[in-house]
Amino acid sequence: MEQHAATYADPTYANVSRRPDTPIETLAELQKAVRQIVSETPVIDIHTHLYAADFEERLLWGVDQLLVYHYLTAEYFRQGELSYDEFWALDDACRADKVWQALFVDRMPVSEAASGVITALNRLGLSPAIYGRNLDAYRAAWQNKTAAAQVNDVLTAARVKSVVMTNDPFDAVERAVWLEGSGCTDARFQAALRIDKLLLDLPSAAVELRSLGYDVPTDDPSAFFQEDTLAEVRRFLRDWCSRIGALYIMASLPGDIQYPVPGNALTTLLDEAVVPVCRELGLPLALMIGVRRQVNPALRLAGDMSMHADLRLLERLCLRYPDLELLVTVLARENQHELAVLARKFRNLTPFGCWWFLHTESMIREMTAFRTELLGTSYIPQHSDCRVLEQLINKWDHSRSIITGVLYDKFARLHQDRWFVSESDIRRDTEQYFGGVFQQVLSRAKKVKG
Ligand code: FIX
Ligand code: ZN
Repeated sequence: MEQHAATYADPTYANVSRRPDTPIETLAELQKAVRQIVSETPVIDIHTHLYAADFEERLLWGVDQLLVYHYLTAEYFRQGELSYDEFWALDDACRADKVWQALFVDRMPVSEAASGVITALNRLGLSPAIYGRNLDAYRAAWQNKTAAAQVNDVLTAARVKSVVMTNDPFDAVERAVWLEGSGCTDARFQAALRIDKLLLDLPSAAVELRSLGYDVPTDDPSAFFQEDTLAEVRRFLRDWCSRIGALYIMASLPGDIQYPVPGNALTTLLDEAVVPVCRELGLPLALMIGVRRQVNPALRLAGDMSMHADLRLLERLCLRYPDLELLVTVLARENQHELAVLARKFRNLTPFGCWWFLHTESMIREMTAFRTELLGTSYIPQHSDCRVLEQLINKWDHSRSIITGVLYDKFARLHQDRWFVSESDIRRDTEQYFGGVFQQVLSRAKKVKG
């Protein structure tokens, strides 16, 4: 700090190699330092659909998987030749061929999702200048790789310290890994308990709970909300959080959810089961709000849509439970500013990431700029939502370069007003964005425990 109080024009600072805590002298040097620090700081990716290699076929990786990612299948159906039925009748390799031809060969891959594949290939050492536009040439590069080795290579290349998975106890294949296998043995992959089915499809969740040994009624919805049943739901949540070592409990919700609504299933489950278990175990609740599922079922996983959300749900949860840490992302662009303003009202509300259709260059830039202007360094600018391992590279590369631009603009203004910035300042604030805020949310939640 003292260094900052010194006169900037002080000749002491001229022509000496800079110590990390000395002010950066010129805007050009400032820009270079921000670019370097943001690009090299390791990140915790707080929401993905990736799995550790323990989960075998659940971990998606390789160039064919990059091409059949649902963001790209949606784009294929706009421009490719096949009908839905013809496309889905193919196996993944043939689907990948079709996507490659339609989106990468017949036209330039300029969309965010398509250009992301090119970034990943290039950064993996498969320069298109050498490998050209022949998909088989890229495929060959994956042939002798193992999943475990690729995990190491990708996490290193993307400078991702750890990723949080999405762990759904209602998914039979995943459940088997936790119940019958050794679970997750790679500490770089951390767990989050996903409970959409419990909150949004109680009748089928009840059947599954019962088959897992929890004493809940499956035929009479009104009986579900008796205290002994809710105690069983809490036991289920507790058991699974501890089995998987969940960092948080999470759900995605449509935008029109109202809360609280007396007698309503979702309100009761939140108030009587989810929030009490979060508090008891000292875990945050993560909500991803504003998705309208299966607007076009023919697109399968790509068939979901965004919708405007009524954020009073959050306002009321924050008010009712000031000690509940809420990690929140919303899907509609129209809700973003409101979410940032709401976070100014409630310290237990932490916005995170630019989710899904907002994970594009222009949206990330816009959102990161105004979130920084409204919230400083007290939010989490990005998560990747990756479903395919190698996407960590392009999604984080693209995001880092946009975050660099926003941070540089903010620091440059301070610099011009003679509030000089040092490398230590840049590093500290970048670390805050890339994991610090998340860790603080986790430790505030832990304090509530018990
Ligand atoms: O609900 C979610 O976690 C969404 O991120 C996914 O359902 C969605 O399919 C996705 O992959 C978005 O990036
Ligand atoms: Zn997701």
